[in-house]
Amino acid sequence: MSIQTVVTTPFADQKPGTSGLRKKVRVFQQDHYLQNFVQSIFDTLEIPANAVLTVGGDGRFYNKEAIQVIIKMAAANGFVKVLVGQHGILSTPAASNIIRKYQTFGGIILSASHNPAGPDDDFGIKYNTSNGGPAPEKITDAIFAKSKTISQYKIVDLPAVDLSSVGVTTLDGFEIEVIDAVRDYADLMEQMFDFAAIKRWLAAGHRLQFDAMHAVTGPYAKEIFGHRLGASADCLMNCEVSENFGGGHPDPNLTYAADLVEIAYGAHAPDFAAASDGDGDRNMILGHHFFVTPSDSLALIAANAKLIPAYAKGLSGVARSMPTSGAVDRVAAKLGIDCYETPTGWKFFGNLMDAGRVTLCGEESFGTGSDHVREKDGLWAVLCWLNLLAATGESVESLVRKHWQIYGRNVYSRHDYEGVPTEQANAVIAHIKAQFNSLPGQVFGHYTVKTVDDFSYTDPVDGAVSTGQGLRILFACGSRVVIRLSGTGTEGATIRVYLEAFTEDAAQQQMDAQEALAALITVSNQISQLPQLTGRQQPTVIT
Ligand code: VG1
Ligand code: CO
Repeated sequence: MSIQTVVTTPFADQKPGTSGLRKKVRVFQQDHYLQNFVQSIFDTLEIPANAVLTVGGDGRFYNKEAIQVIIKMAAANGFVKVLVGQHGILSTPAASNIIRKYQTFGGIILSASHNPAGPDDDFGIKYNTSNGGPAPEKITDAIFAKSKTISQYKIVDLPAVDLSSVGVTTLDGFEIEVIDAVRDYADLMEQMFDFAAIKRWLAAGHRLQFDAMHAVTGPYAKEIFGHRLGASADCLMNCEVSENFGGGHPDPNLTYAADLVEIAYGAHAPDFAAASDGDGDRNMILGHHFFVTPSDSLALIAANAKLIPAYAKGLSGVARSMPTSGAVDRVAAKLGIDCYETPTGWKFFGNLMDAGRVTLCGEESFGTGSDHVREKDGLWAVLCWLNLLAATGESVESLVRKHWQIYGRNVYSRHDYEGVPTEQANAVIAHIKAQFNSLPGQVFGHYTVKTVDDFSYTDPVDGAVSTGQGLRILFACGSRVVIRLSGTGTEGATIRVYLEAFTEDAAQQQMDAQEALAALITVSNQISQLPQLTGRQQPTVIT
């Protein structure tokens, strides 16, 4: 194999966001754009002898082309082998599992998660380290720094690799192994959960409906729910991966998973319904005419974890991202285990899991997971719920209502304002920051501001400090408003407003979250002046 050195010039915009570099496909299609970023990753790493790289993606448009480039660059940069998912497919949690199970020198995951796919839509790329988790900020910052000074990249001249069938190809000592994308992951799930109990639950006539949203979890769902658990084919919808995700927006929430929501709230609603996102790391959980917030889902899984074989011995600790509700904190307090509050993004959980400090982690953005891999895991969360339903014989709704009775309810909602011009979004943030000194002590209706800050986090394992992670307005009554800008979008800015109130009052626990939070929403707008500064009266998406 002859290694070519190609002269290139830097792009200024290759800064990884919350979860890797995400841009429009057309940006990635510019000459050298993908190559520059991949070389910047390789230049940041100290690639050891005999290093193997895992490569896979969510199957979106440009996945296959990008994989061919990455294979050729891995060969030129000292890797001896790549493990690639068949058809270029690996869900994000499955990729994390492959890295860990086969101890590869990390992996490159191609995904823009829940963002729409297709020639005019989004693509993404990120590097995960040998523990299977997204590279920490120290590494992503270094990759960005390299990308700003890059002058050449290395690539070999190889014919395109056939990714359609499982097997090994060896070229001049470099090995390309195409692996079954599903089997290792399905095996892991089967070890962790009580499949026999879930099978009995299904055989007893309980019904499940799963929506893969035309994205990567389709083949996994068919194998796990269909083949291994015996669910009938009509329980599984949109399970063929298409390059543009069926033209949809594979974000499993009440807005974008509308087809599933209609079924879950319809006349023939199943006992349990769930969806996952583009790359398979998110989950939405629904019961019969009932929605479980991701923050509550995390708390409830933590509270009942001992009913799941993998966690029969209990949890070492739990962690949640800062904007996620404090529901899990109450469970941790009762269990007498530690609860960590981290910035948004799964990369901050890795150290805590590696150090054995936490078993479960979660984010309000439909992300839940555990230390079985180092990514959030959509199908794992679905299986947690199925296992709990099978073990308790309860319905989703009764499990949640009983949970609220015991722990109280953290009433919670996130309001997203998408596609806001960047200057306007920055003006909202600046307007709040300008009030940092004057807000504490101010009274807005029933709410008295206690403290205001811009969240910063010191990693308890390696001491790394991350600042500027979101504005927090904390009220004396325990309610709070958090405002931050998204780090995963590819167009304009998205303002996220996270609203939370706590209630032990049984009557209030039954209320609709938007109603219960109405007064807090008014106060939030008063402080942020968001409607005035952006011209937006209503959020784009409410979750
Ligand atoms: C969003 C979510 C965050 C999540 C991230 C990646 O980030 O809020 O909780 O970790 O997406 O999820 P941001 O910066 O847009 O708020 V995924 O499923 O897009 O990899
Ligand atoms: Co995702």
